[in-house]
Amino acid sequence: MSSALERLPGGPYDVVWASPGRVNLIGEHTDYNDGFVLPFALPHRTVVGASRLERPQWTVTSEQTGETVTFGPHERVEGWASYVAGIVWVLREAGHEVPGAALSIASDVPFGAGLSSSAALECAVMGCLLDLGGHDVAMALRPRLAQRAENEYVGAPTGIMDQSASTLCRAGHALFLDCRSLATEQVPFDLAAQGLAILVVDSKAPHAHVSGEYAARRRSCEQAAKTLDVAALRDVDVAGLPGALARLDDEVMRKRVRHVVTENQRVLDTVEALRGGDARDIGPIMTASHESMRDDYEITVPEVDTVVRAALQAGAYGSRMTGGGFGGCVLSLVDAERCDAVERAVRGAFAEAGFAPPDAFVVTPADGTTKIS
Ligand code: GAF
Repeated sequence: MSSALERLPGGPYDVVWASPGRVNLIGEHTDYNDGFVLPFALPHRTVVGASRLERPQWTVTSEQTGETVTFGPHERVEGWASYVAGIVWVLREAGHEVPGAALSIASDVPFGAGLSSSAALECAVMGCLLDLGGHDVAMALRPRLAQRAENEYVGAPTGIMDQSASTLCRAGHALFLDCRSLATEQVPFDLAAQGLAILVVDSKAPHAHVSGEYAARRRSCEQAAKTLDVAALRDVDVAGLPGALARLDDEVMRKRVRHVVTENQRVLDTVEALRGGDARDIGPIMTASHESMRDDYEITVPEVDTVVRAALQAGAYGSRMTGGGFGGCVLSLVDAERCDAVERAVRGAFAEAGFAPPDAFVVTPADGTTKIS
């Protein structure tokens, strides 16, 4: 199949920018608790071409839906184009003059699969509009702007991981991000050199971000932090966990806190293990993360649990759901030569359970936001 860049409708454009989707190696639902995450960018990208208009209006055409949406500076936009309108809104809010533009979008990032297709769109659009306006905004400052667009314009209460991954990731590396200080470290993650691979399985189970369940998890964490008298759950570490749990009288809240606190530690342990050199060592940590999401955070569904079980039975070193949850994708760490066997095992388990066939692909860490032309 042709790439998103080749499928970009219309043109020529004044500028073209691309931003990738991501998988999160580990650190789920920790970002909005001021914690740690370790995502890497996918080779799958969203590509946006833009040409300046001499009037304050934005026209957006999607290659995927064939739709064109037009809006002015104060118009409210819903649906997929709200991610574009949100970026126009946030840049204006931040004091940047945003020129009117005709934008075209094409994407290779699977939609609604928990691979961050919305952040990819936001970050590519931001690249185009800042470039067209001649604004030199540092890459490190862009994720916060894109997150604000998603939180305040689109209305999805997400953390800052996806926009950071889409903007800041580097090929061959995972991005170790402290979501409180926004300090980053590029952690080398070259699996091919060790005969390993990451197999991503899209469970195809329905997945929605702007869902009550995501917001409910976030609220529960914020309430727990308040009860524990800390700024965020990041301020509780595993040594302090038993004491913190003893101060919470709600069993569900205790489970949520246990997930977040132990997950933060798992990110630190994963970075440590990767620095140690043998990536196989992160396998058990990945699987423990999945179990915590399943049992304590309660965000998995039978399809993703089936992928994890089948992958581990077929010899994966570790396996876990990635992203917001309630469907979406699972990543498994496998010997490169075992990818086909693991994929076959997952397909077999799906057929046996009566689930629709999943998608599967091998990924290597790619670059974040890039200017194409
Ligand atoms: C979604 C959100 F957008 C992220 O901010 C993060 O919370 C993730 O779910 C869970 O780790 O992708």
